[in-house]
Amino acid sequence: MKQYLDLVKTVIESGSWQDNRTGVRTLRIPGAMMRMDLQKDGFPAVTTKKLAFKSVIGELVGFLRGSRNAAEFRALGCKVWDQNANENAQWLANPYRMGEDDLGPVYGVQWRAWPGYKLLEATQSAQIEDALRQGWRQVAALQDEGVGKVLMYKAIDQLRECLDAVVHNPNSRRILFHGWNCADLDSMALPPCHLLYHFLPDVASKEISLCLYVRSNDLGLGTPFNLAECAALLHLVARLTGYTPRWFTYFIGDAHIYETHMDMLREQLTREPLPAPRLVISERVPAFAATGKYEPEWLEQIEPSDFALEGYQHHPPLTAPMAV
Ligand code: UFP
Repeated sequence: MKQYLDLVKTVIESGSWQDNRTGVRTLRIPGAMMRMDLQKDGFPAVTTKKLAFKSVIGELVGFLRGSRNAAEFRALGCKVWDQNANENAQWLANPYRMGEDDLGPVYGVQWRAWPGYKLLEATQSAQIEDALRQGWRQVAALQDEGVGKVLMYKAIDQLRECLDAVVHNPNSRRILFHGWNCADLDSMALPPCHLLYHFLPDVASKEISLCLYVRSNDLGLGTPFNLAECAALLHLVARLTGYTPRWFTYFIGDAHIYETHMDMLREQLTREPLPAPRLVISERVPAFAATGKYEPEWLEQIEPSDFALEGYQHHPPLTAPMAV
């Protein structure tokens, strides 16, 4: 986790102060990158404080199940969505909010059930038939400037499609999924921060890598959480597709430190990083490499207790308030 501490240092040394919607100023740099070798460097769990591993995994499992409700995240061991669901005045007044604990179609909804629409011309029967074959459903017939149109809908399981591609078309350079659904941004408690996930399988070495793009990242609380979460996702995808996780490249757009996190991070910089732990996924989750059987349904079946950190040494816990 030296790269993480180096990034914190860079932001403290060269960042500039920015105002933002939370009312708490940040020191920030525009653009940053960390590149980790998961085989050599181990699992990217912060060691200069205690990582809330249960919460990280609870959130990931909630995303994998397409959850949009803070109560469901709590039941999985993750409380980080409570404030966003129930304490952000802007979200409380948002007409798309559907009652207590609702978050709108955040992360997991887009990962597993991106609402996809196609508007086809009614005369193009070959296109309509092809779409129907691919699981699109006709939901309406419309007139658009005098031309007959057919509106088709499908909930797109982007993550599942990525796994299918890793297994069946691993040389593809198009194995990615996206959380930034422009049409849905106004109905989310929080537009996604980590939003572009690109898998790169290597057929010869049987290693799989992930490039992740995070548009806005809070280095004090968000980055350690997101690093661990997305590395765990890569481990899971690797297990289910028969690959070994290798390179995890983490790009940040707005890399920032909240003023209220400065003391915590300065304290972390005085601490010596400890050896990285190992992530262990329970043996009941079948390894494609061992069984030769592709079982993507484990994306939904996996439980938080299927993930464990082995040999996790860390300095004493540190906390700081989350800016909402
Ligand atoms: N944030 C993260 N990681 C996340 C997440 C939020 O760092 O996974 F959901 C932080 C980044 C930023 C704030 O400080 O939350 C989101 O605010 P904004 O939408 O204004 O960028």
